[in-house]
Amino acid sequence: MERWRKRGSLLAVAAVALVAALLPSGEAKLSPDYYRSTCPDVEAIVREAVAKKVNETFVTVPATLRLFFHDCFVEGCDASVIIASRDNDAEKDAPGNVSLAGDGFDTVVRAKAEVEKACPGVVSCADILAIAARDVVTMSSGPHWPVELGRLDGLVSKAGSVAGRLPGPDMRVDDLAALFAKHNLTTLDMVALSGAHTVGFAHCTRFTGRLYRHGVAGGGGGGGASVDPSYDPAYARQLMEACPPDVGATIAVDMDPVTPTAFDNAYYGNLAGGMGLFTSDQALYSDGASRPAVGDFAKNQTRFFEAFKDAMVKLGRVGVKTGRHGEIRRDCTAFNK
Ligand code: HEM
Ligand SMILES: *[C@@H]1O[C@H](CO)[C@@H](O)[C@H](O)[C@H]1NC(C)=O
Ligand SMILES: *[C@@H]1O[C@H](CO)[C@@H](O)[C@H](O)[C@H]1NC(C)=O
Ligand SMILES: *[C@@H]1O[C@H](CO)[C@@H](O)[C@H](O)[C@H]1NC(C)=O
Ligand SMILES: CC(=O)N[C@H]1CO[C@H](CO)[C@@H](O)[C@@H]1O
Repeated sequence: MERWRKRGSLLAVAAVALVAALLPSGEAKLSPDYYRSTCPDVEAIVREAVAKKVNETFVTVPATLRLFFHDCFVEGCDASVIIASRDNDAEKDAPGNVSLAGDGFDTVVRAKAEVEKACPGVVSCADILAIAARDVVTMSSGPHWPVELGRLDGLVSKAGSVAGRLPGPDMRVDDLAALFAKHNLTTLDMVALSGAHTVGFAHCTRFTGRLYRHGVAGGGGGGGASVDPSYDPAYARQLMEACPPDVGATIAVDMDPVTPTAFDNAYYGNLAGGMGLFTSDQALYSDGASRPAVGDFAKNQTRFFEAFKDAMVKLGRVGVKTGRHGEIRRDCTAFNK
């Protein structure tokens, strides 16, 4: 009898291992209850670490949210973006990622340290980042949703993987939609996720082309340059004041000038008023493919929150690693060996 039970459970383990091995990465079975028996307090532990960090600096909110997005779009949601570089060749060193604020990385590292005290070697950095990204949204008066868990940490982090995977601030709706579609995210998901620009900062150099070099071939400046006419004139003046033509690389402005620290739907109202900071923001309003969703979200914050939650859950499923494709990192900034 004893023997049979043992055999049975061994068989069960073997069956689980077989199923895990057969599942290609990207079709992992995620669940909000994943750590129920192995680390039941993980969410409370992460929440407390994140709350402490947010209390120290608000940048924690946008930095953590953006870090999750960039992680998921390059190699999947596997914390590959957190790997520290040895020779400036890790994912975080790629041009699209260099302005990721350090407070996002720090949030994950600190939360991981607390989680390790309670349940060593059990919870992935990728899952901690997914929980933290939800928590920062909730803590800045945004929505709350159950975060699916069970990701492994990736075994690859290369700067070379980033090119072409992240959207750029000068992109139009067609190209943005195509990029998101590669990850099974719809145009509606893309419009909802762009609402993350309701918090956080952007460096002047990301949009000064719209202020000083609009319509100039090659963006070279000089005669004939003008302000992008899709900017509201008063907003453009405000941006020019904050970001003069010779502005240094470190100056940044609020992405949502109306309610910069609240996760709300003001971003969409801004777009209707010509206050989209990047071309990629303003295009959501000017393109007929995305404009109805912008109008809907601007009118009804509940609708925005519902769509944002759905899209974040879908984003969190991108490229998830299982089995031999991943590990539970001990140190989020380094592979185990
Ligand atoms: C739709 C295409 C998108 C484009 C073209 C885009 C581009 C950018 C750029 C250029 C910045 C400024 C970075 C800097 O100057 O430091 C930025 C900031 C930010 N992005 Fe996006 N982004 C997009 C979508 C998203 C998504 C899907 C999310 C998250 C769900 C997100 C979250 C953020 C946040 C929170 C910031 C502020 C970062 C901070 O304050 O540190 N973005 N984005
Ligand atoms: C937030 O920071 C203040 C000091 O800046 C401190 O007194 C307070 O206890 C902190 N709260 C939390 C929840 O960490
Ligand atoms: C893509 O999304 C659809 C609808 O949300 C879902 O049914 C399908 O399984 C997803 N495919 C992948 C590869 O994730
Ligand atoms: C906003 O949208 C929600 C969800 O679709 C709906 O229940 C609610 O009635 C809407 N509110 C308004 C003012 O239209
Ligand atoms: C998201 C982002 O800013 N991407 C940039 C990454 O770097 C390349 C080349 O430097 C730019 O063209 C992208 O816009």
